[in-house]
Amino acid sequence: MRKNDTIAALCTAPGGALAIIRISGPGALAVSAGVWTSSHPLSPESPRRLTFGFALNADGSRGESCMAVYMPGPASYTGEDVVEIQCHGGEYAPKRMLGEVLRAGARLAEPGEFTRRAFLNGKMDLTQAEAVADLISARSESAGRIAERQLSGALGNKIRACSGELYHLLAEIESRLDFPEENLDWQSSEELIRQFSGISGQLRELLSTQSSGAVFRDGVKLVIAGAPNVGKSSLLNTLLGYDRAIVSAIPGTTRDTLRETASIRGVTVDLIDTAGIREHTADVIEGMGIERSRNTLAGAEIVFWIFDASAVTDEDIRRMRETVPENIDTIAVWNKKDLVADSFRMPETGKPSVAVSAKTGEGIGSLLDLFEQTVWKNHDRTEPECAVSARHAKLLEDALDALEMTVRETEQEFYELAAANLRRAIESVATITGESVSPDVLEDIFSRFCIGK
Ligand SMILES: Nc1nc2c(ncn2[C@@H]2O[C@H](COP(=O)(O)OP(=O)(O)O)[C@@H](O)[C@H]2O)c(=O)[nH]1
Ligand SMILES: [Mg+2]
Repeated sequence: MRKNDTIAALCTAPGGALAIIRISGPGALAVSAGVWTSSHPLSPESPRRLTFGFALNADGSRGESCMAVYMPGPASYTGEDVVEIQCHGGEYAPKRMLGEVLRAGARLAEPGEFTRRAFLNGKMDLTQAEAVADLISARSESAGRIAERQLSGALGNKIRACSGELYHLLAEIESRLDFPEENLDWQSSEELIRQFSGISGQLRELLSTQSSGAVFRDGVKLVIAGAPNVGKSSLLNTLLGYDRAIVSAIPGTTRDTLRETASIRGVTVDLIDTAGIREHTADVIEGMGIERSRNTLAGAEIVFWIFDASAVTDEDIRRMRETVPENIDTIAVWNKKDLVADSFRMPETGKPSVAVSAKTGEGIGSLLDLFEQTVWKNHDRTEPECAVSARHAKLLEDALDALEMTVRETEQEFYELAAANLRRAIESVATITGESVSPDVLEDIFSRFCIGK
């Protein structure tokens, strides 16, 4: 990736009424002059002013009317000179305009390249850059709020506060190495250890936000599975509140996995309906569907295993045990409650159980209660101020390990070793904010962005 060339991309999703094409880099103004004209040309004298003008056709004639704005660096999103052109949306106009921009000398931006430049130019730290992607992919209000707080620097500030304290302690320890003879006003090793523990506590607290953060940010993956014809698709429809899946009395109706997103009791849920699992089928396509069901189950966080209460067999219960991995939270749902007598007792499955009727809606409230308890049984229910990602969590764990060793070595007054481990802890913490980060890590983070961000 060349660092200083001029890049451009369509920043809006295709299909809208308007489209924005962003151009960033030293040649932004020159490129825009090749594709857009106005009686008030963009210039350093009139920065940040949205200006009316026209697209320029390749032959120099005027095309559609459109607006443009020039934001000279460093006061721009990327920190570089930026021009944004607003043109008509849909498919054709933005594509044509972007084509002209690239012909005029810009290079098509890679995914996340604008934000990557913003990070490299010191406009934001790495946690903020990641929050940009989180905000775009946020599907719930809490996911959005967490991303917004991270974007405004909440997580980065906490991390920097910790690393500031760690640097301070490193200076303390290093002074013992540099001036071993002089007893400069040193803090006692007990005092140092007390401070290390305080910082470890803060890092641990941040680490603890990962699991609930994942629920708030990403939601949960809920798979509906069971034998054919027990009412899986009917339950999907009931949960969604509309007829998404085809329901029929013919076993094997659902052949492929169906995915929908829903908000259930405030939790974003990826709801997945699967093909009914049975041992033998002569139908090749149904067989492929069953295979797909099994794979889908392996990635589930919660499973609703559906039984037909009106036709219970031990075989079905055995199949649930054999099919769903033990570590996945499973709820046994006895469907078609409307077909059985009030005296119906749910057979013992070793799983939390509930009887429902997808047809009448009876028992669905209890099912959702059980779902809610299951989601939150291992997580703190209150929305955390900051929620660390898997990347942050790994680095926090590394830092905590290194700090634990630092404490042990400080106790034994092995200051040389203590300093080395403390530097390791600082390095891990600094990688979270991107103060110290390798190009590979950046590549990995920004390649997950969309083009145009
Ligand atoms: N009486 C009754 N019938 C149901 C209920 N849920 C589903 N069914 C019927 O059971 C059959 C199979 O339903 P479907 O949702 O396609 O089952 P799937 O194969 O597990 O997806 C259809 O005829 C549904 O109308 C229920 O709660 N009560
Ligand atoms: Mg079905």
